[in-house]
Amino acid sequence: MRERVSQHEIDSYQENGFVVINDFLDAKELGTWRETVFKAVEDRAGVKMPGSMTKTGEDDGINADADYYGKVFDQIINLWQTDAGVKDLILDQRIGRIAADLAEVDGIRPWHDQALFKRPWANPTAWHVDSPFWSFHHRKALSIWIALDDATVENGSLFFVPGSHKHTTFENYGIGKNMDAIFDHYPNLKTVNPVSAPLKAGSCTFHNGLCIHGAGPNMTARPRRAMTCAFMPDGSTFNGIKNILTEDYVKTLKIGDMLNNEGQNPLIYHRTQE
Ligand SMILES: O=C(O)CCC(=O)C(=O)O
Ligand SMILES: [Fe+2]
Repeated sequence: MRERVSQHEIDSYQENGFVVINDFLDAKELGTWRETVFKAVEDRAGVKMPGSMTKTGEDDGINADADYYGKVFDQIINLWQTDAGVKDLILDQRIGRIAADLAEVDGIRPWHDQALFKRPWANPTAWHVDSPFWSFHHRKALSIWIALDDATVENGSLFFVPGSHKHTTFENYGIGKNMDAIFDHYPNLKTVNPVSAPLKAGSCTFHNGLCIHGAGPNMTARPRRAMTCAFMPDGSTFNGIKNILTEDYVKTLKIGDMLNNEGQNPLIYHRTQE
């Protein structure tokens, strides 16, 4: 596994809002990630997240239009909380360090992991930003997206609008059926040419939660499977949005409270640990 990012990669991430890291995992590690994540997803039997019985493809109160959205991808959240193997992979301090270095923050906590599997013939992922969905507002939050299959332009690899993270806000414009809906709110970004990011299995991207991104449909008869994790800078505070938090946990929170519950968002890396 790549354990460090170069200054060039950090600068590129800061400028564009995303960065591609080729061969992030070596062949043996990729084998482990595939085996572990595929089994953990199977064991969930479609249940989207711990603490809820909603299944993938059903309305979860977060994304509108469950029938369409359920065919964008199977979205299985916080596998690290239900599977010891995934926990070891996702809470890896080395990934936390890379996330912290790219984001230029001192400490990192996972917000949530998610397996994102586009089935054969899946719908495209409309252009969107991630951060407005989350229970904290932080302009430096980011996600890793690791390809478990080769992600190609044919089967729904990602595209990014470079530099868009400098202009977008925490207003939630959702993720619906219309690919271009978000650009109604950001007319100045309509003319920026997106960057295509096909990835070999084992390669990854990191993207800022405010960088506009999307993916095409899966035009193939095989799945496009990815494992992802959103990361929250240490010190982030509750903004009143429930997102994936349980009702019981939300009841204990006031706006402005630190999101530092170790069972929900463990600190996986901090500079002072070195
Ligand atoms: O996998 C996809 O199609 C979209 C991924 C995405 O939106 C994300 O990782 O934030
Ligand atoms: Fe996203």
